[in-house]
Amino acid sequence: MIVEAVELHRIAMPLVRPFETSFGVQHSRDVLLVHVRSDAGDGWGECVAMADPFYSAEYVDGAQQIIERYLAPRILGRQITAAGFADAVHGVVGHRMAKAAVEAALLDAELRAAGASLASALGGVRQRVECGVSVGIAPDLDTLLAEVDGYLAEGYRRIKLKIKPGWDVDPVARVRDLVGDGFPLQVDANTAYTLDDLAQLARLDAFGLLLIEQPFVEEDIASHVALAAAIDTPVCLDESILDARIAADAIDRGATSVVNIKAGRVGGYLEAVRVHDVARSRGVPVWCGGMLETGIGRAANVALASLPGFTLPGDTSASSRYFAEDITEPFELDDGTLHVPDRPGIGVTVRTDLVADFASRPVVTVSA
Ligand code: SMG
Ligand code: MG
Repeated sequence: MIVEAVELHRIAMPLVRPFETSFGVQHSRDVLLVHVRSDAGDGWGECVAMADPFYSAEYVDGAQQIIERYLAPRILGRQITAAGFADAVHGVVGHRMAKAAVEAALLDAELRAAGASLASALGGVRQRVECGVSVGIAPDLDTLLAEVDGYLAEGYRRIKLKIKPGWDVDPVARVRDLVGDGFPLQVDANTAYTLDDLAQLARLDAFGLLLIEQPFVEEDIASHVALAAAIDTPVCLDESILDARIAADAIDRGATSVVNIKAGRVGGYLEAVRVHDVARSRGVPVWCGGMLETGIGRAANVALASLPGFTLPGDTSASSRYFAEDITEPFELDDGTLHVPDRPGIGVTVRTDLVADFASRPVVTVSA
């Protein structure tokens, strides 16, 4: 296809409740949407970069600038495929979230034109995916338990608690009591610990967790190897896994025995499939992470989560987990699962009226 224009939409989506992690509190989601217009038709992609560079180095203003200045000019006015996109932008180092958003829009445009769903194109094998929910750090334990209780009532099949030093063993113990033995429960530290905390992290072994996600900084594979050898709880890397080669290396070194896959973090859905493949060939289960996506990114995540190696419930929660109103048809839980869209492309319809209503900046159009 020939891309005629890349439109960048910025929207501010209020969250239904604040979301607190070890690195901060979010009250609204500042989202960058990429709308590609081509001779074959249109496609949408969502950038997962957050407003601030606290989860990782990328942030949404930077991602928008990278797309405007470096990525869009490399694909405008010439023949391009989603599969050829990584090569087309190869000279731009890093900025995987920015690249992933453009690749997703190209995939959507290409697959809508071909009449094929993203799930089928990626190699999906399931019609529904099992859903977990990520629960933020709460002001107190009672508030946390009430929130978890609400999610259990909605049917979520797995709970993930955000932890940080000072908010770990007690909340985990209380939630384990609430959900009962055997209910899938896991924790995510978003890099808040160091190896000096080993004894405290080892206390989590008492609660039969599915995994502990990213306790240490992203560059520090060695400390994750040491922790994994010292505790029973499986270690799962998120922030550290930037591509399939790193995933294979981290698995082979014993740093991670489960992998959180986020397409944005690894530079796109095509690389995400390669991460899935290297993990699967090593017998390592994967699950689909989340970045508080709107229906656009959520649709693509659910498609990814339908691949065979995604054997653990993902952070693929319902639209209502974060948003009172979504910019696509809402994703709703059905017995703790979401249906994988089977219509062409990402398989959802973007409500452009709502995208306009939620706009926080003027639309930027980059054209040939
Ligand atoms: O989409 O439900 C979601 C978010 C899940 O906890 C979640 N994501 O480290 O896995 C993670 C975090 C990153 C975003 S925190 C603002
Ligand atoms: Mg995480």
